Parts: sequence; C-alpha cells; structure tokens
Amino acid sequence: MNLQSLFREAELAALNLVDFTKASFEPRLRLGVTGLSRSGKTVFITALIRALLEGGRLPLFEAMSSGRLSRVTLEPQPDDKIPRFAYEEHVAALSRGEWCQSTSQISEIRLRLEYNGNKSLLLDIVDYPGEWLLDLPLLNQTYREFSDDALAKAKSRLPYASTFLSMLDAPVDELRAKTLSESFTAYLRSCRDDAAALSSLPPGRFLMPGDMAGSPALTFAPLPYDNALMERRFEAYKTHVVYPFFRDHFARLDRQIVLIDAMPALNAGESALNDLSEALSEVLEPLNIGKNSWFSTLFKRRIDKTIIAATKADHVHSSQHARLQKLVARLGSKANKGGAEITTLALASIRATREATITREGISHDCILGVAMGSDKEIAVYPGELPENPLELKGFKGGDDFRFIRFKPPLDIAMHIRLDRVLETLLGDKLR
Ligand SMILES: Nc1nc2c(ncn2[C@@H]2O[C@H](COP(=O)(O)OP(=O)(O)O)[C@@H](O)[C@H]2O)c(=O)[nH]1
Ligand SMILES: [Mg+2]
Repeated sequence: MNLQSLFREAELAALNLVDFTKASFEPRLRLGVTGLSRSGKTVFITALIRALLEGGRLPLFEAMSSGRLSRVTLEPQPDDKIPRFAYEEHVAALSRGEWCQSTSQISEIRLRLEYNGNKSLLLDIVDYPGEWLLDLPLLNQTYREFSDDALAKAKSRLPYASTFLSMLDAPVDELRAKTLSESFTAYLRSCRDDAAALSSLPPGRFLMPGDMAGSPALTFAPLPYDNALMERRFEAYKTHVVYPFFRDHFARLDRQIVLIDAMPALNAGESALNDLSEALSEVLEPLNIGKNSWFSTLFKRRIDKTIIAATKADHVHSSQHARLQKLVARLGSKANKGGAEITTLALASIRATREATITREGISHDCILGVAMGSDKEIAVYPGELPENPLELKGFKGGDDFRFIRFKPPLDIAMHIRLDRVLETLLGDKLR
C-alpha cells in the first residue's frame, strides 16, 4: 500500500474539511484519551466528566472557578459506529467502592459546555487503547519488514517465544495460518502479562481485538520466508483495521492526553522501565508529527496540544510528585521531536490515599495511608523514594527499591491530584 497516494491524502483532507465545516456552526473539540491497558483511561475520563458536570475543588480550572462556565450537559453520542463511554456505570461502580470494569474497546462521549453567557463548546472525548497506536508504524511496512522485525524481537524474548518459533518450518495452509497466529498471539500475551515486557508487541489488535476478535484479518503471523497467504492477511490487517482506525478516529483528534502507569515498571526494575520508554516513544510518534516523520506525508498535523501524564500519583507522597513527573518526561523525551505543544505532569484522577509523616527510630518517613484492595483497614505504606535524577534509575532492581500496591477507591470520588491543571491545559483557551 502506498501511503503517499493522492487518493488517501484527498480522502483525509475531505474528512478534515467536513469536520471543519461542522465546527463553524458550533465549536467542537475532539479529545483523545489513550494509554496502554490498565494505565487509568476509564477512571480518568469518568473523573473528568464528573468534575465538569458536578464541579468540586478545581481552583486551577479558571472557567469553572470564576463561574464563567455556567452549564455542562451530556449530549447524545454523535458517532453511530462506536459505543458510548459508559459514564453512569463507571460512576455507579466507584460509588459502590469498586474500580471501573475494564474495557478493550474504543468508546466516545459528548458534552456541551456553556460559558460566557451565550457561548458553547461541544467536547467529544474518545477513549481508545494505546496498543492500537503501536500499529500505525505497520502502515509503512511490508510483510517482509514486519516479519524480520517481529522474529528478531521474538528471538530476543526466547522464554516466551520458543513454542511459536519452533512451529515455523511446516508448510502454511489456511488451517496452519490459524494455528500459527494463535501461537503468535499467545506469545505476545505472555510477554504483556509479565510486566517485564510491556511494549513493542504489535499487531495491537492481537492483544486488544475490540470487535475484531476472530476476524480473518487477525489470522497471520510473521514467517522467515515469503508466503502469499500470510502476506495477503497482513495487507488486509493494514487496509481494514489499522488504516480505518487512523482515518476515522486518530486523524480527527484535536488534542490528546497519554496516560502512563509507571508503577508496575518501577516494581519490576530497569528493563521494564526501558521497555515502557520504548512503548511510549512508539505511542508518541504519530502524535508528534515532526518534519522528518513519515506521518507528516500522510496528514497535516491537527493535534495542537498533548499531555503526557503519570497517573495514579496518589501512590507516592506529594514530596515525590516532581520526581515522578521528571521520570515521565524522561520516558517521553525520546519521542519529543518537536511539533505539538507537550506538557508533562503527574496526576491522580481519583485520589485513594492520604499522607502522613511517620517517625520510626528517630527517622521520619513520608508515607501514604490507604485501604488496600481486598481489605477494610487503612494501612500506612512507604513505597520507596524515586531518585532526584531519573537517569539514576539505571541498574535499579525494583522489588526491594519500590513497592506499590493497589488501593480501594475512596468514599469521596471527587478527590484528585492536578485534575484541574489538566482541565485548564486541555480546555482553558477554548473557553475564554
Ligand atoms: N489509586 C488510584 N488508582 C487508579 C487511578 N486510576 C486508575 N487506577 C487503578 O488502575 C486500574 C485501571 O484503571 P482503568 O481506568 O480501568 O484503566 P484503563 O485500562 O486504561 O481504562 C483501576 O482499576 C485502579 O485500580 C487513580 O487515580 N488512583
Ligand atoms: Mg478502560
């Protein structure tokens, strides 16, 4: 598939034009929320909508704290092809003291924000798996290039990939293609489940199929030799899965927030952190359409602001927040090739802990207090200290150095860390 083809450019230009024409009737903003599985997208969107609908302590969100934002309402989902974000269900779960059900699908929700008396803004929030972004580079690859890359990675992850690699010599027919793709998927999944290998596991739909589970476009695998059937399936995956996602969803976003949960990687050690960093630069590549990126030949940059946020900052004491933010900035620095305005910060969509300083044997420790999952008692946790300089994470082992546990959601789900700063950054200039 030749991406520079005029046809595709014209198609995207037309879509952008349609969006633009609609926007001239009522201003609208499409906000993408992404991140790898379990990074906190669902909780974040739920908290963001709740804050907009019901307010709370949000001093830095000026339109709200000054009272200029007069009314916020939920509007019907505009896109018939994708499910609505299940806001009410998620709020109900949280108020029962449970976290939201996890999802593996794209979803969308629309709000209308009325401000300055008679002005309004339609805000479309799109929740989509970060795993799907890892697929965009495939558009620029042939089946041969994909295979060489995927097989080299498999060989470097032998304990996980040995079964799959041992199956490659038999001739490939329809049935064999299915078995091979299942074994390839099993290998990818085992890598992901072990936090030591979080990233670089394309094709993204093999792990997050959404509504594509079982589709023939998902039954291929890399091979060390050429094979017409596999090549055709790979091309079908690009044409029918990756490209439509890019065209219908990604290319239409105006702003984007990428959520990162650094806690499991910090628990697991240096190689997991490096892996997370690699995943992040892959996720950010299409967001940062620099001059040299091949994406820039595909469509003009539309996203003008990106936030890269460390989520679940309530897992560390606030004295550590600046360090957590630095860590995320470092993880994302490889990808920062200029382009859109990028803000990095550390946030908690819902703050499940309080803080305390506890003195033991004359030494005081900055601790967090929270109720661990599966328990009813509040406990004090000292999770460890992040280094002042994120480069010092080199050689660190995890485990003993850092210890993060999951907490139950708090009774008051309006508690947060820096959600108002996020709202101001993403929406402030649109509500003046
Ligand atoms: N303490 C705390 N935990 C969070 C927060 N956000 C998410 N989590 C945890 O992370 C899990 C996954 O979050 P979720 O939003 O479902 O992730 P998604 O897969 O990216 O949609 C939740 O079940 C919570 O345990 C937060 O702000 N604070
Ligand atoms: Mg989710």
